[in-house]
Amino acid sequence: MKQVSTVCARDCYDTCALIVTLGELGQILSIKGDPKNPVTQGFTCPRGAKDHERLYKNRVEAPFLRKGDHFERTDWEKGLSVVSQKLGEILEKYSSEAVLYLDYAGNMGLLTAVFPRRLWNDIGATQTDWALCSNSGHKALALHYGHSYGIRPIEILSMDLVVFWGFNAAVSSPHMWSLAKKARKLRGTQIVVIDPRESPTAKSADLWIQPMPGSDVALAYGVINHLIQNDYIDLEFIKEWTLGFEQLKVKASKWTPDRVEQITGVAWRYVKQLGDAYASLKPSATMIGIGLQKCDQGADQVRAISFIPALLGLHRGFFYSSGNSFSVNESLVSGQALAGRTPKIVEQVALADLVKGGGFKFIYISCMNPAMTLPNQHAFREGISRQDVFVVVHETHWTKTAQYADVVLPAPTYLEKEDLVIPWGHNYVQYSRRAVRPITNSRSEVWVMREIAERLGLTEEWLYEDAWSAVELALENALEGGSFQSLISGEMLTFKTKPKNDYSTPSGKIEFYSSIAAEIGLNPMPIQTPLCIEKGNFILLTSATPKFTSTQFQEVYGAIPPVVTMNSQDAERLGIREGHIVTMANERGQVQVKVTISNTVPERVVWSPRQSEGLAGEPLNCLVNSNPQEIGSGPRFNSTTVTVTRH
Ligand SMILES: Nc1nc2c(c(=O)[nH]1)N[C@H]1C(S)=C(S)[C@@H](COP(=O)(O)OP(=O)(O)OC[C@H]3O[C@@H](n4cnc5c(=O)[nH]c(N)nc54)[C@H](O)[C@@H]3O)O[C@H]1N2
Ligand SMILES: Nc1nc2c(c(=O)[nH]1)N[C@H]1C(S)=C(S)[C@@H](COP(=O)(O)OP(=O)(O)OC[C@H]3O[C@@H](n4cnc5c(=O)[nH]c(N)nc54)[C@H](O)[C@@H]3O)O[C@H]1N2
Ligand code: SF4
Ligand SMILES: [Mo]
Repeated sequence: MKQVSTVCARDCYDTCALIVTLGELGQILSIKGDPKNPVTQGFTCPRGAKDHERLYKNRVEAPFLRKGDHFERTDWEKGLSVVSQKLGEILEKYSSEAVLYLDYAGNMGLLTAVFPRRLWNDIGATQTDWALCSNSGHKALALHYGHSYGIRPIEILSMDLVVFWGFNAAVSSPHMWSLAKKARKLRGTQIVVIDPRESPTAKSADLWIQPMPGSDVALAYGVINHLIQNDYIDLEFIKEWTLGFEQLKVKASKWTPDRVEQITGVAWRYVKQLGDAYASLKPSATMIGIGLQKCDQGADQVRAISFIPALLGLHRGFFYSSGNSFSVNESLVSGQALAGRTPKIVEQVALADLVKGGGFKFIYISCMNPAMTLPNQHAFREGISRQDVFVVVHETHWTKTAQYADVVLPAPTYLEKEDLVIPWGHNYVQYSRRAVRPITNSRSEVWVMREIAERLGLTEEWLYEDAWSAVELALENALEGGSFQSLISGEMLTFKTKPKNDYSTPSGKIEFYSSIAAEIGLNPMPIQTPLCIEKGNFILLTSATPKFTSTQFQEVYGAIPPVVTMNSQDAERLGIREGHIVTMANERGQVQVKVTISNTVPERVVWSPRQSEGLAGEPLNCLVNSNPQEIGSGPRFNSTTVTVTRH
């Protein structure tokens, strides 16, 4: 038996180091977590463990061309010549901005996701701001801290209090969750969860606080007020390291127990309990979830919560995704630095209407399934179905988006190619060795982009540069504990992290009152905006579930269940019973789902697994608006309101 070390390339907090065991015929027998990696701790999630099953199911076997309403198999020569010819025509007839390169984090390897952008940067194609997931939170933290990096997951082990705030770690980050449980076992660490829903994480918490969705600014100010009123704060730290405390004090003082209770729906005794826990259990880690920042109030929720650790005297005592804090020269790998110009960037969240409006004539999609995952699906699908838009999809599997393509090109999965994955939860890094030979007629993203470049007659040398040489150069200042060569030979290294007390704000301090925000016309301090649920409507929350990574793994585990969870009081009022089929609807669309009645959700809030399809095949995301947030242009998935009626 042979073992190969690789790294799970999925869009996930945990970026696991994996050991793939091969049988005598080179087939994969098992995929296990590598015990050497202190975050992976020797185990995988239900998805990682089944990746070798997914390898053989529903794969794009070869290049395919659309012929009317079906696809015809072709070879690479033909597939690439159709793509290049069409691209060439569009570039000649329109501007390069009529070409959209649409990618996301289906595979986070530098070779798969970043290097291929060289082609699109060279021709000057439009690209997106990548704000579909976590950008609003990053921009929110940057307003006060200069940058969004915080604690490293491994530090959880030395915390007395860990607060998962809008973060369903037991499902979305099983390895950080495991670290928190280890800390609880080893040193009695208290685990607090703040979530409108009794998530699997909330179920296992020592304290669960249940605010209404979108009310966390009020909750955070309540906690802050309690800390200040009771002298639980570290005045020396505040004096030395922060700016704007007086303004914060005034602002927080307005959040009286009554007012906090009224907006959040949380009894003050719980707010007090949380504040007391923060005051007495030190050090603490405030784990800010990505789920928390995908709503109307998203960025301001992150801003307000991030003040708590600073008041307690902790340098960056929070965690938020940290991928962009390493000194990896990504713009060198992507060619943006070499192209000498910045491409036109459009808001990813707002794409649906742009595509529907005919703003693009050629769309090349890689590592993303936008016909399921973008908001405002009806508009997006109408857009990619336009006769005057040519759509190319480079995919490992037959996805919904592939169904809309004019050309589908087969891609190798991470198990079938080599790469270097940049983690966004922790800072361990390791070379991804190829585990198996490609099992379909796939070609890597680097290969495909070069073939297209050649066919277009592009001559920039950096398009044809060896990708690993580019990566080596990009990592020049990033690695710790070894060189690029040691990395390639299989050693696990770490990315250097910046000092926690390095605040790249204008004042060099933590700015409770953000001077940058003031300068660009944003509220200098976070504010609680009203929760808008019209009478009779529900807030629809959607979040990640254990068996799927966004839309992936349906070939292994079946369809993402078309279900909605509803509180028993609401169900009774509406005459809805367990198993009934209901229609969730708003002005954008309607989706039929089966009801589960459970008080894991509060009244007036319903919950569905994210990125699913209804019983009639309708995308859940047809209900979500595509209006980006003011800060960071992030999405508002969790501010979706719907009516729910029996079908
Ligand atoms: N199993 C699995 N793991 C994943 C993924 C996956 O698809 N499957 N996807 C990965 C990706 S891309 C991401 S972005 C992360 C997401 O993982 P998380 O950061 O955990 O985010 P979500 O799953 O969106 O939601 C987390 C929780 O936030 C709660 N929430 C929603 N709105 C609010 C609010 O206003 N206030 C508060 N306090 N809580 C709120 C929801 O009820 C939910 O339980 O997970 C990653 N890990
Ligand atoms: N309702 C609702 N919608 C949401 C969210 C929500 O909370 N609620 N969350 C949003 C968030 S946080 C995110 S991150 C997005 C995720 O949105 P997407 O990134 O679109 O999600 P995936 O379904 O994982 O799509 C990734 C695709 O990449 C493909 N892929 C995997 N590996 C490779 C590879 O090596 N090469 C190529 N070429 N392709 C590959 C996979 O097969 C898959 O189809 O969804 C967003 N949508
Ligand atoms: S999806 Fe996440 S938790 Fe699962 S194996 Fe991959 S990195 Fe680990
Ligand atoms: Mo995400």
